[in-house]
Amino acid sequence: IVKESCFMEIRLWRELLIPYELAVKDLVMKFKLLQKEHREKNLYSPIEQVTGRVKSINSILEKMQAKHVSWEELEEKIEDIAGVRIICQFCEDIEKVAALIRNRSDMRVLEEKDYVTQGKDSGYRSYHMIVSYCAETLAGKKEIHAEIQIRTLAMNFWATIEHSLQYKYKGNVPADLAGRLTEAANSVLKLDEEMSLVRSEVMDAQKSMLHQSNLVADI
Ligand code: 0O2
Repeated sequence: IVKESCFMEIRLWRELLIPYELAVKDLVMKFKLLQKEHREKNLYSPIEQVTGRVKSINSILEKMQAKHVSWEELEEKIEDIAGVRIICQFCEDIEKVAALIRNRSDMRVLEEKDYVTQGKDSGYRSYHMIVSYCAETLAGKKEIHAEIQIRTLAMNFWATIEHSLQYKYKGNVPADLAGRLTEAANSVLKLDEEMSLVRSEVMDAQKSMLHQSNLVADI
């Protein structure tokens, strides 16, 4: 009986996660195509990299427990089961990507969280948008929530390292290490500011490089 109920539970999770998997694949593909479209038109792309993931069942369960969310409330209250990350080169590009998302008709922005101008106490910086997206499954259309995280390469570097350390120390990072992470977060802020100062030069250089490679591709 225990084995049977385990199978039932896995089947329920699989069914629940199908539209989220579809949504992540759709969204990643759409943002990658947006990047390609910019490049093909010899335009600077504010999108540098796109990745996506469906939250693991373990991680969903942990979040449900931490936030006291029941199975019935799961899809409404856990908004990052589907997660997409858009990485930009420069801080200014973040707002450009956010504007592109606001203007789309295939997703509806429900909420925006600006941890760029106001970073979290941990030092974390990123721009989050919760969108509603219609996934088309065998069973029909389903509106799901997805979290889009938009951040610079430098912010992503910091967040990736910090996330690994949080995982290693199970959320209790030793004080000296936490202090180092705060210092590193300040350096990331400074680096993004410095890079912004050379943004127009870099954009010009990349545009002419793109133009050259598009010309070669046309031959
Ligand atoms: P994982 O493993 O990436 O999926 P809220 O109810 O809005 O206060 P919530 O839902 O946690 O809380 O939203 P929030 O704070 O916007 O964070 C959502 C996600 O942002 C996190 O998901 C992380 O991916 C990322 N994030 C937020 N704060 C930090 C931080 O201090 N460091 C790092 N590295 N990432 C952060 P999960 O589920 O926590 O993690």
